[in-house]
Amino acid sequence: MPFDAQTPGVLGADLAGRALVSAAAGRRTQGLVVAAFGRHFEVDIGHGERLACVARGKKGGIACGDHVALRATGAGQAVIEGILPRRTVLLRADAYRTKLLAANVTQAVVVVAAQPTFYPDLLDRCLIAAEAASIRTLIVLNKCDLEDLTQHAERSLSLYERLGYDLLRLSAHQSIAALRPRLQGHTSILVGQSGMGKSSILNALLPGAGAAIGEISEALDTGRHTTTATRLHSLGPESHLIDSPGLQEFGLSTLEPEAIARSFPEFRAHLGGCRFRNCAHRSEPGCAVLEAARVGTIDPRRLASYHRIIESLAPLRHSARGTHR
Ligand SMILES: Nc1nc2c(ncn2[C@@H]2O[C@H](COP(=O)(O)OP(=O)(O)O)[C@@H](O)[C@H]2O)c(=O)[nH]1
Ligand SMILES: [Mg+2]
Ligand SMILES: [Zn+2]
Repeated sequence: MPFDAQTPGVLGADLAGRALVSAAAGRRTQGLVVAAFGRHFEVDIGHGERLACVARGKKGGIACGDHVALRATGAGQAVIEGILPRRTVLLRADAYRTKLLAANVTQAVVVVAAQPTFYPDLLDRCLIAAEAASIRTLIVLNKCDLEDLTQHAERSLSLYERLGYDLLRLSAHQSIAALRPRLQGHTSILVGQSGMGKSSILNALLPGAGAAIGEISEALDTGRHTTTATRLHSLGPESHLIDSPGLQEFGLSTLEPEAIARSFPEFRAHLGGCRFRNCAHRSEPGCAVLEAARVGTIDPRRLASYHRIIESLAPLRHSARGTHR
């Protein structure tokens, strides 16, 4: 584990000749970013030790879940000097900008429930974004204690099971025991629309987390001036859970339409078969995806969902062109 690989204290050259704030100042080490608030970070360097850190140089380039190289600057404080190679990167994109949300996430737990009604399009967006970022997915159907309502949700979720997605049924009010082993060995992130029970699940897993339940703060927190911290909680050795209060979905706007099509598992087998290489799978003659939808191999709602995702990208793409090219 990189953040255990501490190097013995070395005095930084830039500190030579200056009075040291602490004996540890100048010591170089590595750690795991466990909280990110703007340009301030909390970094776990192992053995329960945490340092308050600022980033040197690069603005906004560090995220919760990053393994970083540090140089201590005083008691309990350090400067982040570098980022170790990342396994995955999660972006949150809105109409205005793309923000780094978390690094090294290996599993997205997409929470849905029968009440309030969940939007399949939002579920699709979460699944596609995770797939495109090489992050495995687990769909959790929460509130299974609401039996009658849940039967209806089960019907729309059976499609996802047929597509090969992993579906776990539970009730955060009764027990999250079934979820615990599924988080083992992963850095997971809980995503899903407001009201599905993400905070309830987090609190059941981590009674000390104190996530607000039934709050509308999530909806208000998606704006540009958010100051709420993203946090990484430890669930035991090698298992972490990232909690970001504003998170409903993560960004798709950085993806190309081709990558989005490939992230629909049921499209994959057909993508090479279209007559036109840059086929948008909308009304083109000889489109293999449309043909698969016509014969029922691809569910029409998923095809429509794909089209809506592509349409939602269009304005962002134009503005990106305007600023970068
Ligand atoms: N019946 C039932 N209600 C739940 C369950 N989990 C959460 N809730 C309720 O659903 C509402 C939203 O929960 P919350 O955890 O805040 O959802 P979040 O917006 O996804 O974080 C709250 O009133 C919870 O008490 C569950 O397993 N069963
Ligand atoms: Mg919540
Ligand atoms: Zn096509």
